Amino acid sequence: MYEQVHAVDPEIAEVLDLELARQRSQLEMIASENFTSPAVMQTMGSVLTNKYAEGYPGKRYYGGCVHVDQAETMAKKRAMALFGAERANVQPHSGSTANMTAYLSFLKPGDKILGLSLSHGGHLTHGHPVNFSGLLFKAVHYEVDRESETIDYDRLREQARTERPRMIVGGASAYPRFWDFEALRSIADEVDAILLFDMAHIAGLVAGGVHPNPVPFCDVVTSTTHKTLRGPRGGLILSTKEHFKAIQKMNFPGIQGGPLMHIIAAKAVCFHECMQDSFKEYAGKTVENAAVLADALLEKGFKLVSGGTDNHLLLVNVTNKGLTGQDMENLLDKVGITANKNTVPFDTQSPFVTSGVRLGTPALTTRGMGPEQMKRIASIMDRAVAAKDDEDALAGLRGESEELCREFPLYGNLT
Ligand code: DSN
Repeated sequence: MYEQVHAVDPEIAEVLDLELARQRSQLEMIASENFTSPAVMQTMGSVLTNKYAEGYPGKRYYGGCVHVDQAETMAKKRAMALFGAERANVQPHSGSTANMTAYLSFLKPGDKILGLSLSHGGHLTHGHPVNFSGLLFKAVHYEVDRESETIDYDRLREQARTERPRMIVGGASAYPRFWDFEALRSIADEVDAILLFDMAHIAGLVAGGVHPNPVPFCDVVTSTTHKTLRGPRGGLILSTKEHFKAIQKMNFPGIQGGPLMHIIAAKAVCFHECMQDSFKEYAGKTVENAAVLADALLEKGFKLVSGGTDNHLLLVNVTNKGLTGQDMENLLDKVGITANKNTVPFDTQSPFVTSGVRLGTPALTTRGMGPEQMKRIASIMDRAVAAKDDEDALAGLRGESEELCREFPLYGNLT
């Protein structure tokens, strides 16, 4: 594998080999990660990386753009068709720059935004004080309800009436429930706010028809393309026709320079893959696997934020197991499961320690795992907690995880 890198740079080739081996031999349960297809990866590693193409198809600042124009036009058309959007900008390098572009297309520095708090499942770019979004804008936050641990849309309406934000931001990185887009739209209309939804986590579920679609309800929808959507690492903005001109101008020349044409072409491949029946099936299985994992963990006495999941992820509050989120992340690592510690709503631990772990099924579902494997994984987690100080028992459990990985080989045909 990676023969050409080995010939030029053995040190980096070794990193590639080791990372491939790690991905193959561990149970990947980070909810924002996935295994993209060899076709997407081949496109990312193609000659399109050599091309400068500032501007947009048909209106570039460089010659020789005839072929990359085709790629970008296809990516845009496919994104619009996939999500039923009037317009698409496929140039954002990341979810973060997609959000920056979307904000600055509508807002001036100092304007008020209202987004879900990071510690309640939101995202840094939804107004956290250490992020550009919190530095540039006056950010206020809504939280989940203490009892149900879900968004209380009546309370959000009250908050919006009091705060009168210029923009309401929906979307999350650790929220296991469906969003009510009709409610968000009606709240935004009532206070005359712009409605942005960041669907990065759920985009693949929306594309696969197993999560409601935010596009018909929002002024602007942002996303990444590498999570449940299973494409290359990058960003995406969908909008109505009305707002598109401002978005185009803010993306370039406002924020970005030369677009990453190899990544844009790979986004086109990803959108094509997402239009196939096999992707709908994949999205359905991802959600089914999360539900089965949730039930199996509940049976074993684990506590799930909001009591379960509607999507691809679960948030496990491990306090009742006598552990912190950091302890659980370390423990899972020892038994061959990769996940991340995560704050839970109203967490009393710091973000470096936390009381929870976030688990996701997108990557394992791509490997072909199903309900039976989810039950086995829940059992490994349960036994790991019981044997947390017994290194031999933990090594045995790691062997079980590795056996599962061998049963579902990854990238067997990668060249
Ligand atoms: N870092 C991503 C996640 O893990 O959810 C969000 O940007």
